Amino acid sequence: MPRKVITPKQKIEYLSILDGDGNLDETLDPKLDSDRALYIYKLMLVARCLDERMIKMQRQGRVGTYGPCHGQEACHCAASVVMAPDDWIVHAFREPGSFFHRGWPIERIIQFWGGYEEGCCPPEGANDLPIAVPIATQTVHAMGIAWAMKLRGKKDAVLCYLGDGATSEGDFHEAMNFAGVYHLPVVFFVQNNQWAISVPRDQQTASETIAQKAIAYGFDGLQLDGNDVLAIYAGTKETVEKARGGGGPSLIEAVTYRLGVHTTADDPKKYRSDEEVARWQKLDPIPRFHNYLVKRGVLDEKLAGEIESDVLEIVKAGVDRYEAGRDVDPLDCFTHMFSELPAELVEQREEFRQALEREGIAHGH
Ligand SMILES: Cc1ncc(C[n+]2csc(CCOP(=O)(O)OP(=O)(O)O)c2C)c(N)n1
Ligand SMILES: [Mg+2]
Repeated sequence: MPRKVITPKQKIEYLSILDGDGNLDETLDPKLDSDRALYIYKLMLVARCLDERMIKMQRQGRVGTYGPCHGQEACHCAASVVMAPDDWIVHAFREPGSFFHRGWPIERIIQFWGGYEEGCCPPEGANDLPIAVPIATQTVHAMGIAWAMKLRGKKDAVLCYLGDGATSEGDFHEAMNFAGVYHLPVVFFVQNNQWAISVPRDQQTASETIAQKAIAYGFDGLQLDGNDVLAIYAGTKETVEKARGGGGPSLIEAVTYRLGVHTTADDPKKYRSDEEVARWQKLDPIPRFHNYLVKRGVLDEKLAGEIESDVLEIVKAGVDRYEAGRDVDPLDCFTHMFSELPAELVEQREEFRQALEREGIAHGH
């Protein structure tokens, strides 16, 4: 028998609609209406403004840690707006704009990073899972929700965020495989920001693209320009509509870049060059979309200024509410892990209590 080349039916495509200066490729225009376009712009500014505040708050000891989305705002802000209230969004940990869009109060987003359990509680009626820090575990949850939708005969879809590093975890492959076999209504949305802490993309996988991993599981992959709001919006809409219509899962790889630190406990200068950061800085999704909106005639300096003041106020009010609701008992860090505290922790707790006493720090309420 002759050898022959097997060509999979599934495909991978790449989509970019705005160039680096915000010029539109009219043949690919998703015809985003002006209100929605301005709304996505505002969401991206909320995410960036919150990022800046959170880094400062962490440095001041007002939250424990924070993982900024600086440079990646287009991904989650343009993708989450595609989801209807009955659809589910399963988050990773770099999507503050998505939480805000789905009605999570700003202070609740801050509470998560401040170590408060309330930061994990979705607002009444929101079909969202909270932040998932354990890498890729949320992909299996997303697959499970999509399976439940299918069993119940619903026509909704699930959007699941993850990072490039998460694609090396077993959970991701199990979720992809199951979603493919059972033809589930789920879109796996990889934010390929080129780094998993200090591990670069080329040490994460030998695949030419992350999108092509879909082919092995029997569905299509779509690689998007992750700093292009229009490409993200159009690509997510298309795959989500396909899922809702019974067309099965998709894998999106949004090619983007983490301009900031991995988290506040990271110093990226130790593992990447200033030139690389400068190259991506030029593709910052916010000025790029801003330029597009100005060229389209829906944004001018006056309106941009109004949106910025509005955003500052939204974030400031959220920070104020977080601060007003803070009631910290440092001894709480011993409280929630064990029903009965082991002897060495009883000792540590007592030692800590005495230290707080000596320093005059309030505790034990
Ligand atoms: C199961 C698990 N292993 C390790 C970690 C520590 N950790 C936190 S973020 C991270 C890198 C994740 O990289 P990626 O998936 O690319 O997401 P990004 O941080 O770039 O958004 C690691 C290894 C973790 N949180 N969970
Ligand atoms: Mg990454």
